Amino acid sequence: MRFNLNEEQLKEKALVIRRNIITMLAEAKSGHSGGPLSVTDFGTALFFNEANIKPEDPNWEDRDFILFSIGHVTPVIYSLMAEAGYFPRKDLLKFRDIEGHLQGHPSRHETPGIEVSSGSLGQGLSVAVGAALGFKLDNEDRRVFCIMGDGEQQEGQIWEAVMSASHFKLDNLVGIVDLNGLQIDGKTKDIMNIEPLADKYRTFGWHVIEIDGHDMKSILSAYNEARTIKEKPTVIIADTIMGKGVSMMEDDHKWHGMPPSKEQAEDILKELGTTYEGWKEYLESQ
Ligand SMILES: Cc1ncc(C[n+]2csc(CCOP(=O)(O)OP(=O)(O)O)c2C)c(N)n1
Ligand SMILES: [Mg+2]
Repeated sequence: MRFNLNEEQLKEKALVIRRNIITMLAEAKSGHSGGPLSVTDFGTALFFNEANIKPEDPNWEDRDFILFSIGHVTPVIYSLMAEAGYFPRKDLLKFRDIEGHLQGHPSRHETPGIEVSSGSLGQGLSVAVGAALGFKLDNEDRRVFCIMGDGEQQEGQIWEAVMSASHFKLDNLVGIVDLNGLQIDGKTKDIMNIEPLADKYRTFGWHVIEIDGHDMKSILSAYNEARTIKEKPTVIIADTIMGKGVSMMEDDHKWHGMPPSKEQAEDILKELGTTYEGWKEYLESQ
């Protein structure tokens, strides 16, 4: 099933997701802020418009696969899952609680709806290729979406998977690269330049779509275009800003793996049009 939210509804949902991310991070007092906020807009469109999923039945046999190869972006993954109905919103307040089911990195053993445990960068696309190939061999009309980081593109294993995806003509596979220009220690271009990324994917036989990863119209048209491409995999290279939507965090790699303090979260939630206590109540009540 699809939620089929329209552009305006998706923008509203993305704001809700950003509020969830900030609140759960401040409550947990640990976790990643930057990447989750750069993924939020295309992630929201994926969950609420594009992917064929059934949150009340996470193992539904016709579902599309969504794999987050960047396992560290759990705040956005769990926020999307809670809003979609995989589990109650109040669970977000137990993020990173050792007794809870929402651990710092996603685990398929802990959280129904997580397809693949991840966190070790570079592996997700290989799993996605295997899943997409399996669906083809079984003549199943199911698609695979694999979300990767730009720093993650430095992993050699990615390129074996990129090569095999085009060899096997996996037009049911869509890769999405969160091109926020930053990784844990600084600028991707200084640490290990990955450019020209689009040319690399093209040369490896992929269909490439480059978009502004915060523009909902472009995001929706990229997903639409990907659906029409036959005989080859598609990668959407989403130009994003780490920490997008939160002025104190935007484009600063120090927020890669750091949560806001409670005081900072209070300011941020004001910037996002609500209050810390008010948003906690929203999460607690559902
Ligand atoms: C194999 C491996 N090496 C290192 C890490 C530690 N690590 C976690 S996230 C990250 C940065 C990845 O950069 P990027 O993919 O751009 O993600 P972003 O910082 O933009 O969220 C690193 C080095 C890891 N999780 N796995
Ligand atoms: Mg990055």
